[in-house]
Amino acid sequence: MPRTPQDYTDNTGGKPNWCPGCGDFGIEAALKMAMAKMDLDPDNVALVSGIGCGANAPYWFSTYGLITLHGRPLPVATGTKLANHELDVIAWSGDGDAYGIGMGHFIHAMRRNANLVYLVGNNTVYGLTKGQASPTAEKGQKSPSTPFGTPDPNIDPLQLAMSSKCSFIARGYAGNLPHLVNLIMEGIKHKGFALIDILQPCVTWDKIHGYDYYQQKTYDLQQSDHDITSKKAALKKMMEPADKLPIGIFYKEERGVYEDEQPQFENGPLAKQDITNVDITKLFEIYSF
Ligand SMILES: Cc1ncc(C[n+]2csc(CCOP(=O)(O)OP(=O)(O)O)c2C)c(N)n1
Ligand code: SF4
Ligand SMILES: [Mg+2]
Repeated sequence: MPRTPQDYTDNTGGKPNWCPGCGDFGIEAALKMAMAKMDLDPDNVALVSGIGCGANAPYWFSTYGLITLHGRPLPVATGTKLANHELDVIAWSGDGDAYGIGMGHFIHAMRRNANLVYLVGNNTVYGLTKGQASPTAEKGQKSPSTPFGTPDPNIDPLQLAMSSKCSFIARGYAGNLPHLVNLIMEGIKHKGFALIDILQPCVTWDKIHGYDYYQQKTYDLQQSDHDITSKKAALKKMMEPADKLPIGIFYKEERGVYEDEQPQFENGPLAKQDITNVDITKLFEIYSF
C-alpha cells in the first residue's frame, strides 16, 4: 500500500500547539505530503530541529526526531548523517534559530555540502519568545522588541547561501502547498545541502507579512525562463525589488558531498560497521600521557 501523509504523524504526542493559522501547519503538511509522495520509510528518516515554534515539529512526526538546542540543529543533523548516511536527514529551524544564533553552523554546513535538507520557517520574528524582530525583519519593522522599528537592515539568507557555496538554494511559501511539496521533494532528491527558506506567516506577532501579503507578491520562478545553473541569474533574482518575491529553485549544482569525502565511510555507514572485534589499545598508547 502506498504511504499517506498520515503515516508520518505521531498519534501518541497530541496535536501541534501552533496558533490557529500559523504557517508552520503548511510546512508540516507539505513535508508529510512530500515524504508520502516519495514513499520514504518513516523509520529511515531523522527530523532534527532547534528551538522555536516551528522547531517543536518532531514531537508530531512518526519519524525519528531530535529537538536540539537553539541554533544547533545543523551540527547534530550533520553528525546524524555521518553516523548513518543511509538515513534521510531533514533539519528544521526558524529564522532566528538558523540565521541568528545558528548563523555560524549555517555557513559551515553549506560550504561542507553536508547531504541534508534544511527547512527554515522564515517569519521575520522570534515567534516562541513573543515576537522580537529576527535577522530577516526589514529595517524599520516594528515588533515588541523594536517599538520604533528595527534599526538594522535585514539579511538575505539566499545571498548568504550563495556566498557560502550552498549547492541547492530555494525559497518556498507555506501558503502554497503544491509548490512547497515539490520543492521539498527536489531538496530531498538533491545530493548535497539543500536550503529551503520558507516564507511563513506568524499570524500572532507579524501583522504585515500575512497570507494576503505573500499571495500578492510571490510568483513561481520555474514559470519564468530562469536558469538554475547560473549563479549570476540566481543572484539577479535574489536581488529583485521587494514588491516581487520569487519562489522556487534559484540555484543548483552537483558537487562532492561531505560524507563521500571521508575515508572512514568506505565500508558503509559507521552505524552499520561491525565493532565486535575492534582493538583500540594502539589508540590508548598514542593518546595516553
Ligand atoms: C541559547 C538560547 N538563547 C535563547 C533562547 C530563547 N529562545 C527560544 S526560541 C527563540 C527564538 C525562536 O525564533 P525562531 O527561530 O525564529 O523560531 P519561531 O519561534 O519564530 O518559529 C529564543 C530566542 C534559547 N532557548 N536558548
Ligand atoms: S507565535 Fe507565530 S510562529 Fe509561533 S505558533 Fe503562533 S503564529 Fe506560529
Ligand atoms: Mg521565526
